[in-house]
Amino acid sequence: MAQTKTLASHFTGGERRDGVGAVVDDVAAGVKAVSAVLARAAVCGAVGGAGGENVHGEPQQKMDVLANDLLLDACVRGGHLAAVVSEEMPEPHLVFGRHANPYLLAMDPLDGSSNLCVNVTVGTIFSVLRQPEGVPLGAGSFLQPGARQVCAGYALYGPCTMLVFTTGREVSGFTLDPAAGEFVLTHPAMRIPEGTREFAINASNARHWERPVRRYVDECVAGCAGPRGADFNMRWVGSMVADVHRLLVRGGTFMYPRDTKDPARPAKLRLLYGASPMAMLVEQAGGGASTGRARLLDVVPRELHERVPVVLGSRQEVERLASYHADADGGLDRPYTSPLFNVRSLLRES
Ligand code: AFP
Repeated sequence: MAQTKTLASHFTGGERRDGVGAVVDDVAAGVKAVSAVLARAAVCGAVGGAGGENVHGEPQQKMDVLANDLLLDACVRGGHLAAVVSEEMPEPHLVFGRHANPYLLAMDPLDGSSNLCVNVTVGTIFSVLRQPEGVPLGAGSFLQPGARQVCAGYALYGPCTMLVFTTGREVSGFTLDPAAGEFVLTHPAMRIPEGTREFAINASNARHWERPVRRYVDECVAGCAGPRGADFNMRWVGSMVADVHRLLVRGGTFMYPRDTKDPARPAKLRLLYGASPMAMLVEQAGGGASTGRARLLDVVPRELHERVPVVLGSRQEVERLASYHADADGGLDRPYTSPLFNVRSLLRES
């Protein structure tokens, strides 16, 4: 029988002692703690609003706050980080006595937490950067493009708990064996399949999308009879971790594009602890990651909690979407009549 590979045997001695492997171990310890609390959250009354708001002005769930505390505690206690940025904290947490440590962690402790009340999969997203030389430790340390990440990953709390990460050499997926308390390598060298015909987008925002996104979705929806000549399927969990995990397992496209719903906020997802780590994972798995107009990993954050449009997934599909944006921006696309929004359609624009 083949020997089971676990997270404990994944990194070499050096990587584990004081390298990025040590940071992943610390995150894994926090993920186990969050997973255990989530499993009991409903019976302990820990599901529901916390009464406060996060830095984006969105209502915080009790579990957002708990997950933040559990992960922060595990990662800081590990002793390998100089600072942590979190969606749940307006300012970076500087680790007392550890300013000389090389690593920085950015995280969304519990993405998709508004889905908890219906017991749907949620996740933790994380990104590890190096403290840049010559920059005083603080918010400015984190303002690096995603291409500089030394590790990116997520934990998925679903029917089973998974830890999926990359350190720049392929993407590895581990599943928590709750009986043994160990992460077991179940998804080695994850690759995004090229040929899948599936897309994920919150279609209720359709009337606010830009033209290239409407063109792409309309062409998918038109199926065999349309310009793509193929039927597409749509899936939308509304928890980015679950939607991106599906891409890594069976391909497709995930979009949270720029829209005009709220002019003060043209994008929804966060760059540092959402889009950037997911982009690194998707690229390492052979896929593409774009804002629609630029490679996501090249975007330089101007502030810690910045938002960015996101298009991720099978490389050919992401390239197609980028070309539709370029066509529209260059005035090169043909006048576009949407099959979904024409006069006889139920979704007709007013
Ligand atoms: P919550 O953490 O507030 O549940 O938001 C989840 C999320 O950031 C991301 O995981 C989803 O892709 C996206 O929001 C869904 O948002 P909408 O329901 O507004 O489309």
